[in-house]
Amino acid sequence: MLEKFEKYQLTFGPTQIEKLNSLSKYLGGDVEIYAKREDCNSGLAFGGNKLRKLEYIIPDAIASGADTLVSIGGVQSNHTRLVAATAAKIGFKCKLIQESWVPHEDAVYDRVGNIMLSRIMGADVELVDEGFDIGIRKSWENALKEVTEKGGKPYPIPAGASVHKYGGLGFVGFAEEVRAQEAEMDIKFDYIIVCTVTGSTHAGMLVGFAADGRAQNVIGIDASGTPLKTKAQVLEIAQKTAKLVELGTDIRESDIILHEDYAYPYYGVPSEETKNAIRICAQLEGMITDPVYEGKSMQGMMDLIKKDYFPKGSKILYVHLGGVPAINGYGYAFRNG
Ligand code: 5PA
Repeated sequence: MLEKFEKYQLTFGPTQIEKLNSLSKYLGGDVEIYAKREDCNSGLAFGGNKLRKLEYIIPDAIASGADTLVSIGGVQSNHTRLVAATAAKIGFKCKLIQESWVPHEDAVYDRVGNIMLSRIMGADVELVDEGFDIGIRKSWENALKEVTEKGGKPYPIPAGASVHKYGGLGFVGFAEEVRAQEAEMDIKFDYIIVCTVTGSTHAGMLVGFAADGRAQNVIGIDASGTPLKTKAQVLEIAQKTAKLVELGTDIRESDIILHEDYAYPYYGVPSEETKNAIRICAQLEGMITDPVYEGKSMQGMMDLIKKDYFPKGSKILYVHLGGVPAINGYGYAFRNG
């Protein structure tokens, strides 16, 4: 579905799918859990889900004649880290707005992990004291103006690269890649688990898996804590992306499965249950998930399995979207492991 779109390679290529035997057994052995390792998808600054999206956005940035990528996220945003890495790689400057989206207190929160990496990669990082919102922000618009005023040519990349016109394409490609791997492995996944916040990861998957009737097999776990906004954004991006790739069928609201029960207490703040899910997965599989995104989708998947949400014998693909560097900002929460 993506042949007509230009792609700038930022990832290693298809990501590994590995079976999580110990975790499957721990959760009762009635379902088989596999992980698709988007967290190991690139040599660019620890990789993660944003790179698939950026692969379809960067050709437009280069063609526009811009010289500065301008983006936004929370203080420990993975997205902004990967925009900084991409800018470094393609020889652009980078301006990042990091808002106070997370009411989390840790002495080194704004000095370690993602934000430290962005600074090391040469991004101009600006901290702005505004709360969480996945929409278009004044601070980001101001940053675009500021770059222009200083004689630069900005290229705007919204939060999570989501509401960008090409933001959904990367995860359409993800679904096509899974289909090819299923054919090679002689297996078919019944469910795909994805953590959802700004929406284009989930939206792209919906479009990609709609092509073989599996849109509703994509199980979103909300980590935003503002699921109504997130769901509306997923729908909008999925519908626009479906048109763009000429899917031929429409994506409806009923196609979006989004579980809202795991984002508590707040975006970016892990509950005791999230922390336990992170520990269990780490101790059984050596697979590290983060307290903001993947720990919550891991918690959600484990809980749904325990509640027999998935029929016996189901093959579940947990999509690990990255995000581990942020765990360094949660040193106190994990001080005893
Ligand atoms: C993020 C997002 P979407 O935003 O596409 O819904 O993806 C959710 C998600 N997992 C899942 C990880 C590791 C993520 O980083 N991160 C944002 C960021 O600023 O890093 C966009 C919010």
